[in-house]
Amino acid sequence: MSKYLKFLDLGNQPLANNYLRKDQLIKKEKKYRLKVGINNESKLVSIEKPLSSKIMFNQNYPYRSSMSKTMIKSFKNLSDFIKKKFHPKKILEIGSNDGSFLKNFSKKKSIGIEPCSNVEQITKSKGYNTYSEYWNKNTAKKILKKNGKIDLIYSANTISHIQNLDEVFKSINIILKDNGIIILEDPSLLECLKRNTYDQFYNEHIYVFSLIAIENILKKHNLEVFHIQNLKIHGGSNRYFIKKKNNKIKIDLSVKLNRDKEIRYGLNNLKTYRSFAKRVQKSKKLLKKLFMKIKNKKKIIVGYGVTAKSTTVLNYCKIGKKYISYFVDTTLDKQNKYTPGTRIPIFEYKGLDNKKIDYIFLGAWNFKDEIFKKEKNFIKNGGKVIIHTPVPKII
Ligand code: DWN
Repeated sequence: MSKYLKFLDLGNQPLANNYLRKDQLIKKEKKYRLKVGINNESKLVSIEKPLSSKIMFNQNYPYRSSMSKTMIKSFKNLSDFIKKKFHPKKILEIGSNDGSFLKNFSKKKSIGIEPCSNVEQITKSKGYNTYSEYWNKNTAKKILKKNGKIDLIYSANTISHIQNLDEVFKSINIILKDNGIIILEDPSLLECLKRNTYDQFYNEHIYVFSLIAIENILKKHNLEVFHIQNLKIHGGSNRYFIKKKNNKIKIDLSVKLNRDKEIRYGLNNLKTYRSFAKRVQKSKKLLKKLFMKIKNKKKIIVGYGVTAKSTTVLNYCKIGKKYISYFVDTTLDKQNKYTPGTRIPIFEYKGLDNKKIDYIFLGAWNFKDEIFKKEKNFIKNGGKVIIHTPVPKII
């Protein structure tokens, strides 16, 4: 019988992306216990108690994938590859956000599904065919009726947000042509464990996938992975290329190599997860100590890029206004608000002034290279950077 085995407790956490307006500060925020575990049979790693999609993904969703050059470039490169390799006549994106990926394709060919209507409208306003719906069988049937079958389905950082994975793939099978391709992209569990990025777990990230778990889910739906790309995106992601089993495309060596790598690291063993949990507890202590040491010297620390991930770190490590004076972020919908749980003010990013800021804490550590390039003058002039992965340190 399959069992869910808990291995990590990240404490009480607010909604990860619920940036608060000033008038909301008088109210107590609802907190949810964030525990992480693994299914002993499917090896699927998930948070213990997923929340309903409607609470997290609605008309107030603040995240925009277009806020990083890294993402825009990655979407462009993938689009060029897709056009060259698969020549799709019709392409569907599940979780199209603000259209950063779809904009690389012709409007006639593209369909976007995005339940958060505020971001869906951005893509629609550019002339794209979008639906403000959750991905399920009803949505698949509705799109099939209006648009016919699809050649290629792409979904980045979305499937890990949907609780019912069986419904996800049943719905995909309704609409995908027999020779159609699915490309999924999500953070890699292996990289998460290696880099101690426990902040990949928050209420929106119901799952952090391994290839092992993905293959166990897919086989129930007559689907299989035929190629994998390991990406640097979001601190290490996997891009899975998937086909229907009766499609003759060859399964290449990348699949076996990735599977072997995961088995070698111990993703099949509970012991691996228990030692990860110990490293996470140690990381919490070290990060807090680092912040205390810097604050004792009366230095000013500013958060750089407020993320769903940083909600986990700040609430788990109990790092609030006492340590971080404010965050800066380029996302309009996060500015002039407060961080969930810790209530640190968030301001518009207007560059970093070495006279006013001694340290930045990288909430958006996943865009470290991009941020270091952008802030080279701040760093050249003595500005320091705090990062929590793979171990808390000052760069
Ligand atoms: O899976 C998810 C990922 C893809 O996006 C969602 N559940 C929610 C969201 O997660 P996140 O909030 O952890 O995402 P990011 O992409 O790490 O957020 C980066 C933040 O940093 C954005 O608010 C933009 C900001 N930023 C900035 O202010 N200056 C980013 C860069 C690169 C910058 O130079």
